[in-house]
Amino acid sequence: MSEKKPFYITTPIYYPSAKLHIGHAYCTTIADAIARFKRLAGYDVFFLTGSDEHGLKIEQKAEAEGVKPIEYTDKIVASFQNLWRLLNISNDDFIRTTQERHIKVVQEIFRRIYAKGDIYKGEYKGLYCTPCESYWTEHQLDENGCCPDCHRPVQEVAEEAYFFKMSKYADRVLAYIEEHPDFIQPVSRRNEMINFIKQGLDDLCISRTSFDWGIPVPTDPKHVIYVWFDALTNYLTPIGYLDDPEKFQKYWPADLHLVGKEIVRFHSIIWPCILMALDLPLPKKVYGHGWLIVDGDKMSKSKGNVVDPIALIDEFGADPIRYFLLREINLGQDGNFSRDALIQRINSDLANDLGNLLHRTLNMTLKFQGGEVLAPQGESDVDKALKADAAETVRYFAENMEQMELSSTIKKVWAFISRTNKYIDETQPWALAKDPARKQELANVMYNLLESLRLISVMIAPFMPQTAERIWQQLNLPQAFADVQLADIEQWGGVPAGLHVGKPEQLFPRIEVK
Ligand code: ME8
Repeated sequence: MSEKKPFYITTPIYYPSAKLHIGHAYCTTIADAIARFKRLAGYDVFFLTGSDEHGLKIEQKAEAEGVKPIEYTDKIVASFQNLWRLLNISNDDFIRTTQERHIKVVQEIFRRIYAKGDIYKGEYKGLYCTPCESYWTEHQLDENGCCPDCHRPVQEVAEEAYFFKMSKYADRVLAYIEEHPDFIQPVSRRNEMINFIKQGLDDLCISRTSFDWGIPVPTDPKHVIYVWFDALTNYLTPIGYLDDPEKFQKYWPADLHLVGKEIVRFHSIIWPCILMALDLPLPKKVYGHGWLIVDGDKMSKSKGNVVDPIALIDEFGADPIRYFLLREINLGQDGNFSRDALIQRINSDLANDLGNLLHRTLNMTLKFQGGEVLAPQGESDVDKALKADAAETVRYFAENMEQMELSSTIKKVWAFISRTNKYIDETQPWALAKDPARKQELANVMYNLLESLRLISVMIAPFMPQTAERIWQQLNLPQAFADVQLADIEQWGGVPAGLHVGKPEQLFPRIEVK
């Protein structure tokens, strides 16, 4: 049995109502960077993403295309999986709500909560927004009487339905949120949720009879289970809720549900009520990230401002896009995507700062020392300062990544990259190489540069996994990159003397701006 500490992280499961855009890729990239960091830090990570395939909207789309809903979702879900592969997303499982393993869990949970008396049959009268698959009360509608989220018209519906007694759990959920300041983050979202619950929670309608594309209520199959009850349950399915108690014990409660800000409410109120009804502990954290905005507007098909991540990856590669998304946007806030800003970052941070550092260092090692790493001896004040900076950067990386401070960590690592470039200018290895009496000094400088690049390679791995590995390979380090742990960079001196470095290969070509 592994002794590693478990870490269970999830993204939302995405609707296959259309192809994914760069905003979805943002959400999954954040989760991937955190998962990769946690693996580096020695955790036993389980990273889940997937697809949320039921509901009226999907049924209608499939009908419009003249195919069965499952044929429709199979095709789109394959495009999700392709995107995650191209973006190097390191998920450990991919859950589809149409899979048998998930259907079993949802139906069993329905049975258990029903048996307990927390699900009852009643009549639903309400206002329904089909695109958002959300029910609203009159006072929640916007000023035009439309859906407060998407501002499209809502429909009045009345039908027999099953209800989940959320009202019963409202006080307990509120107390939990108040007693656990870290449960909902950032704090602005937490305050919103507290205010929301204080207005009182209605029981939740969890079934529909007006469409078929859903998981049938086990004892009353003319009803299908309403999407959020189905969707949220996905988090329990792959970690063995029904079939692997040991695995379930290990990974539940989840350490982090990473979600967009508009679905924090479902994850921090409805989901806790369901878990309480099942006598399960609540997730440790629900983090609501901001939206990726294009020219000041949320991306949407109807606005025609959707940025296709596959086309971007084709043009620029996955790592620059990951870098841009994680660096430019502070996690809890909205951030702007712009192609010009992306190109600017590629040219300055990636091609210039990082690419040049690697290229210059390897070239000089080849030219001045035949590519061989010579053992360092003694140190100058400039060397000391560089090493102190390296140690401080590694410490910052370890601490701030734990706190999900992705953007500030990247900035800190880039400050170290600039600092290392400056060290080349300060020490002038080309001048040292001309003076045979300063051979050791030169050896020290080359050593410090190569060792700095070793640390940099590991610290950029959560953000730019391919680039990190390419640097590692060009350095020709003997340790397998996949085995590298945070502990390996907490000590200076991991580059072994006697090593022969590889030939420099360009990491990022500069993009010519027309
Ligand atoms: O909400 N910027 O699915 P979804 C950042 N199926 N994030 C964005 C974004 C943008 N422009 N646009 C969308 C659902 N997202 C449900 C989830 S979970 C049990 C069920 C994010 O495909 C959005 O904030 O509509 C959300 O977190 C995620 O994409 C999925 O959106």
